[in-house]
Amino acid sequence: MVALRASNLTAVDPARVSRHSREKTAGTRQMIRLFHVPLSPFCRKVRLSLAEKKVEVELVEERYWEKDPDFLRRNPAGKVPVLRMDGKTMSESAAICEYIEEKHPEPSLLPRGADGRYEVRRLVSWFDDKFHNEVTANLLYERVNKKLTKTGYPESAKIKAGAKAIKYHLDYMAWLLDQRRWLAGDAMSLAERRARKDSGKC
Ligand SMILES: N[C@@H](CCC(=O)N[C@@H](CS)C(=O)NCC(=O)O)C(=O)O
Repeated sequence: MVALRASNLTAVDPARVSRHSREKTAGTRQMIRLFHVPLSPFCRKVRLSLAEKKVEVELVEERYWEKDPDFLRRNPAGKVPVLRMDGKTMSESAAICEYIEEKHPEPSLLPRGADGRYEVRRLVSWFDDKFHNEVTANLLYERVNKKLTKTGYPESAKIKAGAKAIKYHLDYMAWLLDQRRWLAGDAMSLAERRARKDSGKC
């Protein structure tokens, strides 16, 4: 883990907004840095967005379960990913990806029109919420995360529920892809970046 001075950090939890301080870059260009866990689907979404736009980033592995005080200062919510970019420290993968999209519009991962943008956002949210809670959390958190973080043993009821849910959700994705070229419409989008991350592990 790379140590950063607390005075250089911007906390990002709205509940602790009074503690926020904007990093002073004083005109110096700083390396973009992503605090992440390789197996986290939320982190993978951000890594894929940056890669798609050919934005160079330094990856710093953050074992969030060790609750390092420096990490909690960066994101008091204690979650990865955290992206340090443009003198800001940002959390929440969906908001981060939209920020990257606005700062680096090419190649675009969001359609131009309101309808298309709505559909991409709906699907990203569907993966982040429904798919993640019903599939990823049940299958991968149980099988991989618990072992990694030494927080107990997999619960078979959760694994069964995850295995059942994944069939139903993959059917929905197959149905979507029958109707369109890409998940959210005619072009590749953040929805693909999001779907891709759930083919991996957290
Ligand atoms: N809504 C957050 C979710 C991030 C998240 O839950 N990350 C997990 C790793 S996959 C984490 O850091 N969990 C730590 C915790 O919940 O304490 C985002 O989109 O960035």
